[in-house]
Amino acid sequence: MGYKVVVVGATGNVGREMLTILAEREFPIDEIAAVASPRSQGLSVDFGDTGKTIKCQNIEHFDFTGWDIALFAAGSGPTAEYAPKAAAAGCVVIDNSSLYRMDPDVPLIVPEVNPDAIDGYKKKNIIANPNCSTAQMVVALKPLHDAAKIKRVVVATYQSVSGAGKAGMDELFEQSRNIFVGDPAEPKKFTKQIAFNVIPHIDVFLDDGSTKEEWKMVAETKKILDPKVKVTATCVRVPVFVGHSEALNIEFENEISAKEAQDILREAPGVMLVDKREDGGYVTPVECVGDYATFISRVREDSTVDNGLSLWCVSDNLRKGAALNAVQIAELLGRRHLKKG
Ligand code: 11C
Repeated sequence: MGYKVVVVGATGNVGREMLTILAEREFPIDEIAAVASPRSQGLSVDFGDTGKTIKCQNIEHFDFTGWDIALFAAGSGPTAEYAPKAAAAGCVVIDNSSLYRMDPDVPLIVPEVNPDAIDGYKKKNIIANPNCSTAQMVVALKPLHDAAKIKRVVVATYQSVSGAGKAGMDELFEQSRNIFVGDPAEPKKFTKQIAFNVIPHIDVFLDDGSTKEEWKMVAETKKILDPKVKVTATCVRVPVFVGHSEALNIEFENEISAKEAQDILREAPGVMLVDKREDGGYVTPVECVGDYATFISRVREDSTVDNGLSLWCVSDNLRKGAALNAVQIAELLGRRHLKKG
């Protein structure tokens, strides 16, 4: 016996990936629905590589009564309108938008890091999925925090255009082609040319000069990992289609060597250590696409601070950063609270 599962925002980058991962991991499903905005009504989406296609239903007319779990990848606007309706109908919402992440009555979950926090989901029947850049970072930090207590993290991100949706991917493709043939490379989705360039700006600016993407990495890490951990971030968009990279500098309370950190990370859940200290002995974004792991490379001591380490962390932002984490939350929910059969 399985679950009745709805994917909301099923035609977007993350929604499609949710369907793929549900199929790939053989999530126990009795019935699956794909739901999207009125303009996608009637479009068909693949249910992974099962050979089954699903016709999209219009969110405006969808009745969540009787459905067990809704994976929302619809953005904050539609989520604000429809997630409370789904939750009130008894369907547990796992939401990929930023809308509920900082709500004290909504758990923000990365299953490798804070699985126990899921027990608080009943207050609103909603569970939040973190921002992609936060998810991979906390997977890397958790085992090191347990071992030597992290005081402060300085992170610079190298985020792929798929984080900005299909429009971001199309813009990188079109600008690259236009530059090759001598046509103008006009920015539309991004604020400046992204092809053959990098842009130190993701999401809106805040009063203190940081961006909302940077603020999310700070605030979400505190909620998921430990409110005492200090984080400062610089988030940068780079001309990569899929896969976010992060350069982390970590200061610990207690001593920890690079060798100890490597040994811990080698065994850590969700982590794949690839750290050969030789040409090519590290992971780059193109190699992580389609994978589940958070890859860690370049672990080394930083002698400019007491108990400092630096490392490189790469993951598929549409998977661990979004769809995979949401499906892992659904699996955790099933194991702990919505047992079937
Ligand atoms: C990006 N991290 O790469 C963003 C996308 O809060 O879920 C995801 C935004 C979010 O642009």
